[in-house]
Amino acid sequence: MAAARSGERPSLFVAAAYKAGTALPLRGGFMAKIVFVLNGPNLNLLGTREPQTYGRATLKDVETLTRAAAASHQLKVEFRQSNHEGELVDWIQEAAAKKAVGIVINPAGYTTTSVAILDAILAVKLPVIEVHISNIHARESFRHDSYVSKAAKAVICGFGIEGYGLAVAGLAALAGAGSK
Ligand code: CA2
Repeated sequence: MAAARSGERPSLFVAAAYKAGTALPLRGGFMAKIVFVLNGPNLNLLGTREPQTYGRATLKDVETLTRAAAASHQLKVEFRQSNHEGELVDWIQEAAAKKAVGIVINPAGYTTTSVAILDAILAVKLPVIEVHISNIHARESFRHDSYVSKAAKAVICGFGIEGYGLAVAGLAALAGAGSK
């Protein structure tokens, strides 16, 4: 985009994209792409219980890590957590409406139960990276069969909260975002 390269004001096209809610303006006329990072039930408790399984980092720490990973690829982040299945479905649809480059999702307890989340992911046709802090395959068998994995572009588990950063880097690579 010539205006972005030269540091001039954003073009009419870019202004229209901003108005449509598909991108965020940055200094010099660049428009940042957005990644939605969604967290399922009970992840608000991260860092307060079960440190042997999930570590001591809080969800705020996960957000900070995720934003740093995204910024290194000139990506913006919508970081959210909900204990409600329908709200997660609404956010998946919102990510598509806002033309996000992709979604990182830790569906937590909905991983192995939610056909609604699977259907939402299939409907939006955005690349989705499924993340689990723990290695779900080294745990109880009921954690193994993920509905979300059937529609996910990739699955990352067992890296602790670093998995979120890896997921963002993967989406950036898919989207052809630069790095710094
Ligand atoms: O390893 C993961 O990230 C999980 O998605 C976490 C889910 C679990 O149901 C999945 O099998 C694997 C549980 C999220 C609950 O998070 C808590 C964190 C700290 C304390 C209590 C719950």
